Amino acid sequence: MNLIFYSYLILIVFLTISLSNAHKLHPYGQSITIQLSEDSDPKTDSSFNKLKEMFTHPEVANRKVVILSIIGAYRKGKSFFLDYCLRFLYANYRSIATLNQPLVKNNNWWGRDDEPLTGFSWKHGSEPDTKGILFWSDIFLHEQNGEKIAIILIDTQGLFESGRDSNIDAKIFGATNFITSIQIFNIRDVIQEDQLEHLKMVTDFAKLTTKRQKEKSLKSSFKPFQNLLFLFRDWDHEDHGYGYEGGKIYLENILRIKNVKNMNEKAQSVRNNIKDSYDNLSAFLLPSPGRIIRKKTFDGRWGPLDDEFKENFITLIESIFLPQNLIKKKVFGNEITAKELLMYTLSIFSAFHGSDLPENDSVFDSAVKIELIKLSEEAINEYMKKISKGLIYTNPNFVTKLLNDHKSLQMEVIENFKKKPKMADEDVENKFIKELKTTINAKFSGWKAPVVTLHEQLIAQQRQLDHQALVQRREGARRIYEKTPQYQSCRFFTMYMHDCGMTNNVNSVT
Ligand SMILES: Nc1nc2c(ncn2[C@@H]2O[C@H](COP(=O)(O)OP(=O)(O)OP(=O)(O)O)[C@@H](O)[C@H]2O)c(=O)[nH]1
Ligand SMILES: [Mg+2]
Repeated sequence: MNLIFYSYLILIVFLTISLSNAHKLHPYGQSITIQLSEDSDPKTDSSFNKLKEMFTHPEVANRKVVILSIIGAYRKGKSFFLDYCLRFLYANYRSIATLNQPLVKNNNWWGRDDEPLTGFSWKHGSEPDTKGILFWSDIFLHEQNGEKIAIILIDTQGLFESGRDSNIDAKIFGATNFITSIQIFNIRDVIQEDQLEHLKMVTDFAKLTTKRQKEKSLKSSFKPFQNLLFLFRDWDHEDHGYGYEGGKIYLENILRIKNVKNMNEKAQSVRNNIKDSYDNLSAFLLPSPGRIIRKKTFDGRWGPLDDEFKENFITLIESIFLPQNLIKKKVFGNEITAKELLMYTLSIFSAFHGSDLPENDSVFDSAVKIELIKLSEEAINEYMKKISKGLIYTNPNFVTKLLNDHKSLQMEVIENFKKKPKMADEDVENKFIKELKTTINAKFSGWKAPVVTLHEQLIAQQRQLDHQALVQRREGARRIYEKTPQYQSCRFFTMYMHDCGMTNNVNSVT
């Protein structure tokens, strides 16, 4: 009896736990956590393998990428914000998980009034929730003007957790900043000076980039990062109105150096260089979601949130994700594909995964590597496109011509590669040129074999046809000849000789 009672009890507890967590499950995706700690190795860690699968999915690998992350102090509604971003994205774009479903665009993308909020884990209370850097496992797909784009979201562990090594904060800030096209700096109320100082590494990197651009006298200058959006939550000051307009004025105030003597060097350096670091700096002042947020039972649903919050929240999310507002990821001014972003991400995460912060030079090298990989790929594509053009397979000198074409084309694409403006040093570039030559040779060998076989088959067929034509021609000629008087008299003479026993072969005249 006791055993049955306890079994029931266990079952009820299990069901209660499952039901209380059920609202946390999202139908299409989950988060993939990456830890930037020394114990996790980007080469072997299973989370990195999942990232590789995501980025190299055949639908995604060659798409340009819009990639957004949100960073900022813990317990300030970062994951909550991203979960509403997910609602917008699922209502407006197809994703890998929903690829085969019809997309029924819904103008009320924020969902039903009573729909619990799911996606990245979020919770009430004062204890930190998100740990590490979290990628949403599902990737959104969009096509505009014939260009295919992938959209990726990243959530992050809260910064400024007391008692934690501040290096971890700097790593999360730095690593996500390098790999994203939109970085949201989530701040509750007004900004504190130490929060702003997190941008130091970013602005130093920008300085290094500008220095290299000058050294290399590059004609086209670009900023190393795309968009930084300061998102002020629970804005409650009447001096600036909500939204981007109020944000612009407030941001200008923050970034102004009012009193040089009272400001430390770090703070001044950030302010002086931040504008050269990003293509676009903006700020958004968002009101509080209302008192409902304090209730322990609140499940994130849309209905009970304050109207003023809802209105601004909609403007904010649409300003980021509507098709015309999407910002694609660039490295040194070049848009990169998901496949290239994966290599870049792995290389940046490797740089940030040691116990100390990486030197800007080493991060710079990662970016240079991606720039060269990208240009090499372009060169290889150009080569492959041109080498197979205008081939005449029946040309008897086909193989010699092919070899000559290969050599001159290889030289041409390498010359084009050299001419392209780039941030790489000469030695690094030369190393890549050497690798490029080897890759093109390997591509040529792989491609040549079936092409030469085809050429040989065609030549053999041609020979056979020629031979048949020759036999037919001879046969025709013979038939015509047999009808001539000379042939008839000659044949008559031969038969006569044969009858006299002077030859055995009557047909020898033919
Ligand atoms: N005051 C306020 N609370 C919010 C806002 N948005 C969400 N919250 C609440 O803040 C609490 C924490 O939300 P999360 O999204 O888990 O916060 P987080 O920044 O991701 O927290 P960590 O993962 O711990 O860094 C929840 O109770 C949310 O309901 C907001 O704009 N203002
Ligand atoms: Mg969180």
